[in-house]
Amino acid sequence: MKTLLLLSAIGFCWAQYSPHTEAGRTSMVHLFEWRWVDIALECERYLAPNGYGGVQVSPPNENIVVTSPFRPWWERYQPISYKLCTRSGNEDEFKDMVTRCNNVGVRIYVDAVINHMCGSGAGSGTSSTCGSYFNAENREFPEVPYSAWDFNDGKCKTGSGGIESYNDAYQVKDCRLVSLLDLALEKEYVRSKIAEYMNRLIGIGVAGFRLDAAKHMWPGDIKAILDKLNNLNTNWFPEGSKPFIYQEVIDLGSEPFKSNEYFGNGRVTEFKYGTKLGTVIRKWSGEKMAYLKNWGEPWSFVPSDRALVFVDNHDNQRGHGAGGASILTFWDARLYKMAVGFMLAHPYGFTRVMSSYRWPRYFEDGSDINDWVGPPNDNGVIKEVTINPDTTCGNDWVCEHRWRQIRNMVIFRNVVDGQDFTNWWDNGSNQVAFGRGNRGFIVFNNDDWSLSSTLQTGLPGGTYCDVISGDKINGSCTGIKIYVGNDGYAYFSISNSAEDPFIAIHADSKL
Ligand code: QV4
Ligand code: CA
Repeated sequence: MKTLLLLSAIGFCWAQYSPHTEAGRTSMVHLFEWRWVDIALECERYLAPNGYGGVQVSPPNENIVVTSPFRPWWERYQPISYKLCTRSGNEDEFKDMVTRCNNVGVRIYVDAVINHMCGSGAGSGTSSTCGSYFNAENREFPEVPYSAWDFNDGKCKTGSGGIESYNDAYQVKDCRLVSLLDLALEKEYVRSKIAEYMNRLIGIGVAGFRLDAAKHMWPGDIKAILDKLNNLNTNWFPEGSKPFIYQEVIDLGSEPFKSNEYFGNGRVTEFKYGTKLGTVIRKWSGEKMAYLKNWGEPWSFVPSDRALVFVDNHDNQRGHGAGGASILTFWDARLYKMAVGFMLAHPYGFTRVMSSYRWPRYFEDGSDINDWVGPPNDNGVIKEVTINPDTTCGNDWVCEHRWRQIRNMVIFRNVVDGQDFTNWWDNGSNQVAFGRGNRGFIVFNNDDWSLSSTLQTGLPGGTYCDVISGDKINGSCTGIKIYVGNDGYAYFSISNSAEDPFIAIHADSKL
C-alpha cells in the first residue's frame, strides 16, 4: 500500500502535468520577446531570489523575417526551420540561458510552434532569422527538410485551403490557420522531425513546452509526438521526469470540441479564466467579486490540475486570439494588479504571470491598429532589458513581474502552497476576503465605498506587514501593518480610492 501510494505520488510529480519547479515555487513568468542573455541575467538577479519557478520563452527556432516595413512580434509564429536562431539569440546563448537558469532553480519552458510553418503567401528566399532558404509556394523548407507532401494541402476540404468554420473539427485541425502552412502531423516523418527538435531542447535542459495552436492539431497526433520525447536532463531533474506539457487550446465553450480531449497529453490553457476574471473585476455584465466564492471548476473551468491560468497573454493583451475586451492588462494597472493578486492567492490552476513591453497603442474603430508592433528594438535588433535604480525596467520593457504587488503575490502563493481555500467573506458586493489555511489572507475592496471590517484570517496572532502597500524589511513594515489577535481576527480598512485597494498578509510577512 505504501509503495503504491509512493508510486502514484511519484507518477504525478514526474508526469507531464507537473511543471517540475523547485519545491515551494509555484508560478512561471512569460518573458515575451526577451533576449536569452537578458533572461539568464533575470533568472540570477531577480527570478530565483523572488521565488519564480520558471520562464516561458518566445519560440527559439528560426522564423521568417517580416518587414512591412517594421518587424512584427508575430513573425516568430511562422517557423522556417528548427535551428535555434532568432532575434532573442543563437544556440550558444540559448544553452547558456537554460544552464544558468536551471542552476539557480528556475525552469525554462519553450513555446513550441509545431502545427505549421510560415504563411502560404510568404514567397521564397532567405528572409529568415538564420538565413535559411524557403519556398512557401512549393512548400519547401530544406533546412528541416520539409517538402510539399509534409503538408495538409490535400487533406483540407475548404475552397480557400484555410479554416473557414470553427464549427468543423476537420477544418480546424487540417486546414490553414490564418494561411499558415499546415503540417501533416499524422506522417511518421513529420512527427520525428518535430520530436527531434523537442528532444534537442530537452537535452539542453528545458523543463517543458507550451504547444502553440494545439487546438489545430489532433490530440492523437500530439500524443504520437510526445511518445517520442526523451525524459528530462538528469543534470537537473530526477531520473524518469517527463517534460511539462501545456497545450494552447482556446475553448470558450462555443465550439464542438472540448479541451478535455487534450487532457491525456498534458495541461491546457484555460482561457475562460482571464475572460471571466476581467469581467468580474471590471464589474461588467452584472458581475461582482462576491460571485468569486466558488471560483474554479464551478465556473465550467477544466479541473485545477489540468489548468494553466493567466490574466492576459501575449495575444489577448493586444486583441489577438481569444478573450475580448474584458481582458485586463498592464494598461489598466490598478485593476490588473487586483486580478493578478486574486489569481495568485487562489488555489486554482498553475499560474503564469505576463511580462510585456509597451507599444504605441492606437485605436481605430475600437481595435488597436498597432497590435503588430514588435519588441523594443534598434533597427530590428531587440533592445536590452535595462534595470533602473528603483528596480523597474527601462527601454519600454514593462516587467509586470517586478511590480511589488505582483512579485509579492508570487511569494504569497509559494508561502501558502498546499493550504486549503478558507475563511471566505464577502459583503454581497465587491468586498471579498479569503485565506489559505493558517498561512495567508487577502482582502479586496472593489466597491465604490470604503471597507472597514473585522475578519477571521485563520492566521496565528501577531503583527503582519501588508505585502501590497509595502514590504517587510529588516523586521519592520514599509507599508500598512495588520494586527491579528490570538483569536485570528483582524481589523481591515481599505479606502475605495487607495492606490491598490487590496491587502495581503502571510506567514513570512509576520514581524
Ligand atoms: C493574413 C490573413 C489570412 C490570409 C493571409 C494571406 O489573416 O486570412 O490568408 O494573411 O497571406 C499573421 C498575420 C495574419 C496573416 C498570417 C499569415 O497577423 O494577418 O494572415 O500571419 O501571413 C500569431 C498572430 C497572428 C499571426 C501569426 C503568424 O496572432 O496574427 O498571423 O502569429 O505570424 C486562434 C488560434 C490560436 C492562436 C490565436 C491567435 O486558435 O492558436 O488564434 N494563438 C497562437 C499564438 C499566436 C500565433 C499563433 C497561434 C499561430 O498564441 O500568437 O498567431 O502560431 O484563436
Ligand atoms: Ca493543423
